[in-house]
Amino acid sequence: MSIVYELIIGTKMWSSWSLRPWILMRQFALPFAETVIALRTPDTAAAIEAHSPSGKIPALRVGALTIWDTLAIVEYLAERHPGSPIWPRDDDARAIARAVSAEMHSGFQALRQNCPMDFNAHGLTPADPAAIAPDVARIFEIWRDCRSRYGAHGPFLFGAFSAADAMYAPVVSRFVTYNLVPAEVDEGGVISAYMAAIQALPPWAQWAHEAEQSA
Ligand SMILES: N[C@@H](CCC(=O)N[C@@H](CS)C(=O)NCC(=O)O)C(=O)O
Repeated sequence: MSIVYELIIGTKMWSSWSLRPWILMRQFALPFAETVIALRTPDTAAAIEAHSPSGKIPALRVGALTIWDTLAIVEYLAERHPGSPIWPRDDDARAIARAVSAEMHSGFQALRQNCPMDFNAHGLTPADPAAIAPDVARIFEIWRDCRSRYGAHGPFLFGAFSAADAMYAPVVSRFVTYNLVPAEVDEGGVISAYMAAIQALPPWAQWAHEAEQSA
């Protein structure tokens, strides 16, 4: 029997956490129904709580089971779909993919606070550019390191698209919206090439289109 998934997400223009499992499931062709909750309304909190015990989205419903929190959803999907290389196959690459994903999940508060995702917007200015500089530098370091050590067989962090790319997809959006990768800081064009690869994914265009429609 096929597994029936319902992914509960927030307004596509703004919900960076929602984009992560959504783009992962689309890219690995894992079918799901989606329920979109409008963020930033007086009813948002109650609507989310009806679906997610943490009061946060995304959440994945599988029959009577509800899984909340992005990394838990990713791990659940990786276990349920061993034929899909959601994590890299190589042991060392997989360990590092999990490390950079966990670092994303628990860190980069300054970038999040100062540069909220506004998916289709351009030319926005970070509230406090100095505060985000260490986060941006660390992300550049992660991307360069993954691309040079593990990226030989494709354009993504670990070559082929993996959960690590899904975890950083909203960062690509923020870097575009807030113009955080001027050419002079992008030695060798590694960062912009990686961002272009993410932006060329068909699900990226679908998310952009649907974000526009819901705005
Ligand atoms: N650690 C959580 C964070 C989820 C999160 O912060 N989600 C935001 C939306 S992007 C949310 O639900 N906010 C509640 C609200 O906007 O009322 C995860 O990894 O899923």
